[in-house]
Amino acid sequence: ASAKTSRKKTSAVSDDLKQFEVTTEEFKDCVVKHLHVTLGTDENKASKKAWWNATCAAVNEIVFERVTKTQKTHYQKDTRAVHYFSLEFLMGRFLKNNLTSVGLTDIAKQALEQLDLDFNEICEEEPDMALGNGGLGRLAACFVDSLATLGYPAIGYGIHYEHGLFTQEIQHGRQLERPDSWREYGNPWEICRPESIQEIPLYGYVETKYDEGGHIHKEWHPGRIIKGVPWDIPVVGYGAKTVNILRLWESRASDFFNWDVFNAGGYLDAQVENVQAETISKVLYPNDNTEAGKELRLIQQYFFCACSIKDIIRRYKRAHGNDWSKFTDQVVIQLNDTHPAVAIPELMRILVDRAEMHWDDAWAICQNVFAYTNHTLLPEALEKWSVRLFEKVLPRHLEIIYEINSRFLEDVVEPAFPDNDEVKRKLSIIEEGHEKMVRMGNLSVIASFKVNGVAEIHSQLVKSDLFPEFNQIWPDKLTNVTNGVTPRRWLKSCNPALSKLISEYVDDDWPVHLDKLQKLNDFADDSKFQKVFMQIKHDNKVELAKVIKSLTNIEVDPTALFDIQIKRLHEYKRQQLNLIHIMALYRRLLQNPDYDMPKRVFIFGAKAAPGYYMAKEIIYAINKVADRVNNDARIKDKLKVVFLPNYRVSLAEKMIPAADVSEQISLAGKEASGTGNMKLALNGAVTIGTLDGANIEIAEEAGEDNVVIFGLTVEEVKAKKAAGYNPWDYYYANEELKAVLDWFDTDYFTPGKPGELAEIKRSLLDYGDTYLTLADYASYSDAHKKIDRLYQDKPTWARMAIINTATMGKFNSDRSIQDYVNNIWKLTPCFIEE
Ligand code: CR6
Repeated sequence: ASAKTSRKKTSAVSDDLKQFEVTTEEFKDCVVKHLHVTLGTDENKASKKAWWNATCAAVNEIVFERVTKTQKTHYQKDTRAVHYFSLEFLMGRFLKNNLTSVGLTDIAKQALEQLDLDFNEICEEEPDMALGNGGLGRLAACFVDSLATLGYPAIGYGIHYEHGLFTQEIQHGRQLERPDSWREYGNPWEICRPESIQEIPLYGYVETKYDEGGHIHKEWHPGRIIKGVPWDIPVVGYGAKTVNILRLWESRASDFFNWDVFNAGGYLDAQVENVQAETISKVLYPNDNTEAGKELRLIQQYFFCACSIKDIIRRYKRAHGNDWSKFTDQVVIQLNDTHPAVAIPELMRILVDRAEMHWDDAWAICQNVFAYTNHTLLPEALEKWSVRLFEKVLPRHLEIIYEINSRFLEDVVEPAFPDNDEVKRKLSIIEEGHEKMVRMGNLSVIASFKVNGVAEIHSQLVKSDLFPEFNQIWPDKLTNVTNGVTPRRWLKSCNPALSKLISEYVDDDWPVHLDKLQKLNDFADDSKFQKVFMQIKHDNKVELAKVIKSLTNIEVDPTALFDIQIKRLHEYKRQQLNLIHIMALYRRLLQNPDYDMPKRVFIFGAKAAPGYYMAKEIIYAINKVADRVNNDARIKDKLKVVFLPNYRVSLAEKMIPAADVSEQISLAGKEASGTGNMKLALNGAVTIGTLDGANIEIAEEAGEDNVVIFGLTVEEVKAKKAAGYNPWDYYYANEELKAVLDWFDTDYFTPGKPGELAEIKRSLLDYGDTYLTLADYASYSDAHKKIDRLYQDKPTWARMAIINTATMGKFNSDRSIQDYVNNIWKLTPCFIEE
């Protein structure tokens, strides 16, 4: 038996999910068939992993057929497509998501039940595909989902890392990193495409040649050739009409290059070369919002960009031969941060050196192909490569960058800012100084036709603070596209009970028309609806409590307020502010056992970059405070602190539906957007947050009464820093804050080891408190008091929670994608036949 399909719709976007008419019986037979013929086992001895694999294979009968149809249609209709270049795609698990997309979740559940299997347990067998660090990589994953759902021709390009983001273990309170091997035993969702292998040059030197006419021609003689092997991962749009692909490149040694060594008897040397070549796609760099400047990272960037550009050109030439005139009609490349910016000189190289195009024509093509998304203002995250390193790895590209730069300074900057060397110095792609550097941000702005930030305030700051002169030169280039999240994964599939309720009260096409959630506003004061809504929240908390128990052995009360902070550990995100406040609550409870507050559980999930010392200290401190607080009988379980190890997409899916309060407490001006803030609010959590990133827009949508805002504004932060911020002022002025900070010097939380947590206090006082934690403390503490009061008033809280869910329609990634399409990509949806 196979999963047969029958479909009748004509729009590119799906409005119902009934089209795959598969019965439970058929699905079950299909799983069993795959258990036999794909997994080579049988019902009696199959492991859960084998059942999971067989279930995936059954789903793939539908998915792969739709991949083929989609690709065929896009080819026949010769559509314009967006090529989303990203060093990270944080996809998470696929099974539930793909079942949701093909509309077979209930069928699969029943089929597995009939086979005596638990659906959720089988889903738990799937390793997360964690080829990303945090928000940037997860955003790319939400975007490819929305692109497919909306029926847009699109392809995601990235690296097929053998090891994704490390697995985090907590030992004696400290983070330990273990390698992640997501595909050690194979991955049913990917297909290798050896027919589309690319060869990529690296290193070597550039030869200058003159032809008869005296024209200069540059020839790059690479020192090495690396092979790029593509793996395709289907991206199933909701309704599974369009199934686009994510194409990830794996590096291999090129046979072509190694034969010489091999023939000369250098068998072992050839193996060493193999190892080096294969290192390129070995591991994802585990830094979020920081740049390391390592050679291997530059090679990773070039490797996947060069493979992808060759792939795009190959596809274009199949339809248009050597006629480049339609290229910019067919191709738009979105650069997800500056990580893929080396694609710019690579396309120039191909056009100028290979296609022998005039520089100006080639540059015109580039300027109509690339668009760039900026994701941060943090100086430590703005990529710069040393000229020396660039020259070693990509000598021809460095020359091209110099040429782009000198033309830009002469033709664009000079007329706009005559004789202004200071502006030239600032806008130059090359930073002069002790060590010359290539500024990838400047290169990206200069070569792109649009540059966007990821939330209103962030885009404003990109214009006013990061690239003001570029904005003067090209007033229409810099723009905003506020981030979004896919409601299919982040509501429909992770919160089935709430989804069912919404379908009853709204309509069941809300996953593709999220604005329809507005209708829930009508029921915000309806006590019956409030009761059901909050009962679902409670049930989700019961489930999370089980997860907490099994992962940490900590017992938490599901009637307590669940306060959740989940995101990478970074000082600018201020987990330390949350921690200090928890310590203050603990102190209040010790001083006054009748201190009036609802029972509270503070839950954290966060990975620290392995080399980020202070982030790791904060994780340790959270765990040490948790140990002490959770085991102190005096406070009668009124306060619990939980650090859930190995935060990742699949854990987020369990935490987000269970949150009462969402912590979004970055220093204003530092969090470009945030996207966890959107997922939590969508699932009915109330935000406690600063006026930063998308929090501002969340507050606008939900209304001021339904979020709790605190802290300095961007303007106030600037003023305070300009006036000379002194954290000691806040320390001496606030008795509670002083007492809590002094606690870090004692052994209260680290028995027998006084001062083990003292570095945190030092960072907040002696080292200057870079992120103004102490300045925002009092306001944060007041905001939590407000939360306490609101939570104790059940109807008020229910109302707030409901309104949050009701008003998050804007933060659908479909809306983000539609913004990109309207303002940047100019695509048309493509109908894929039955
Ligand atoms: N770290 C921003 O910090 C934003 C995402 C996606 C980040 C975060 O606020 O939501 O990008 N920036 O736009 C970078 O990664 C450089 C992030 O995830």
